[in-house]
Amino acid sequence: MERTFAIIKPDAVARHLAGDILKRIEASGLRVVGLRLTQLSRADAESFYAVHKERPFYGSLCDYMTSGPVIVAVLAGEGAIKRWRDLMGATDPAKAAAGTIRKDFGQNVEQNATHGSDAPETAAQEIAFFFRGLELLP
Ligand code: DAT
Ligand code: MG
Repeated sequence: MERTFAIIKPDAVARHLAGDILKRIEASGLRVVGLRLTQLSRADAESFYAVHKERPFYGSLCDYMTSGPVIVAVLAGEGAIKRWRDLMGATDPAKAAAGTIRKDFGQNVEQNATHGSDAPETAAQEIAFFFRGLELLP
């Protein structure tokens, strides 16, 4: 059993796509074990994306991620990290495969609807950044 961390990003929440995205998660068989609506502060966004701080898009990415409410979630299941990345599709919606969330709901490489952890270590860090252990289902 593996856990991964997901964000339904501001553009998707603002366009009322959260229900559609959660529906795809549920239909995939991944189990939602943590879920919350929140809005990132500037410090939250800068810290969460610190790995990208030298990239030219970092400032814009942090602006965008703080621009409105997001839904943060923890998903569990066998191979959850890869399964959630596969459901999302490639970072750039223009390059994402047909039927993926980013293809169907992303607007561009920055406003790409969802976030997903990329490895077990980052999943653990990202989950701990947003959730206390007691907030997660066993
Ligand atoms: P992913 O979200 O698929 O893991 P990433 O970790 O490389 O992709 O980048 C994190 C986020 O940063 C991504 O979801 C959107 C933004 N981003 C990535 N590459 C970008 C680019 N070339 N221009 C603008 N934003 C970008
Ligand atoms: Mg990433």
